[in-house]
Amino acid sequence: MITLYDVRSTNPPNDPRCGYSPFSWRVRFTLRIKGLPYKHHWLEYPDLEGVAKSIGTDPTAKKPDGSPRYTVPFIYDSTTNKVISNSFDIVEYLDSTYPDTTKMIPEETRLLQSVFADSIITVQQYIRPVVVKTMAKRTPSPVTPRNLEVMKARGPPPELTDKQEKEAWEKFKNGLGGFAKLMNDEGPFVMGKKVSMADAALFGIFASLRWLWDETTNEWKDIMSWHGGRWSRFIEAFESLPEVEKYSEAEGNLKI
Ligand SMILES: N[C@@H](CCC(=O)N[C@@H](CS)C(=O)NCC(=O)O)C(=O)O
Repeated sequence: MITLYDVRSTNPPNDPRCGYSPFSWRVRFTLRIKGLPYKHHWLEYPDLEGVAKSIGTDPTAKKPDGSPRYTVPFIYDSTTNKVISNSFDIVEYLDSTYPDTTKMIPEETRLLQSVFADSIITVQQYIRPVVVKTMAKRTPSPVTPRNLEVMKARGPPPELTDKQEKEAWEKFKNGLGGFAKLMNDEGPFVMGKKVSMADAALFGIFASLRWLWDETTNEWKDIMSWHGGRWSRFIEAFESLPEVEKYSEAEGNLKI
């Protein structure tokens, strides 16, 4: 059984909108496309490093002071006794360990998948200040108190004028529009009928936005209407697949 370690929000662990990491969503997307059951293990930022180290996870980056930075997602696969971090590496691991499942990173597209996954994060950065501001203002907070402390320690949320906020939405929409123009028209996936890592990366962005602006909000309805409704069809294609998450458990020490 695969265990996926992820950062939780105040939504209950069994709520599909609990997690908001776009990177974890890449793995959740991939596991569902592959039909691989998994156990979801939720933690909070202050516990991330300790849990990661305790199971032998590799750091994925360095902190500004040069020390190792641990991030979600990471997985433990009890079948192989392997621990893997970094979303791209996890998806690649799943491709090679479970070769009878849908291949998300076909060898000949490896570089392109990686470049796409990075580029979509660049597009997400346009909307990020609005996300952070909205998240900080929302009551009750969608972020757990302990996660909120960590975020606060990293600096105050951005002050945005209405004009800046509107511009951020425009930039985000245009960024996505640039991708939509280049995507195969047959859809619903980036490569047309063939699903790949690029879709997992794209879905990660939408899923983390939907965590903040659920289906009832104007923001979400607006996004779903962009570019001829392409994103709505994309999400529908994924969500019509059977769910594979088997258990969803939180750390015992959650204080929410
Ligand atoms: N390159 C990593 C990036 C993962 C990442 O940045 N995760 C964030 C959550 S969205 C995280 O764990 N941050 C921990 C922290 O900032 O301390 C991947 O693709 O998995």
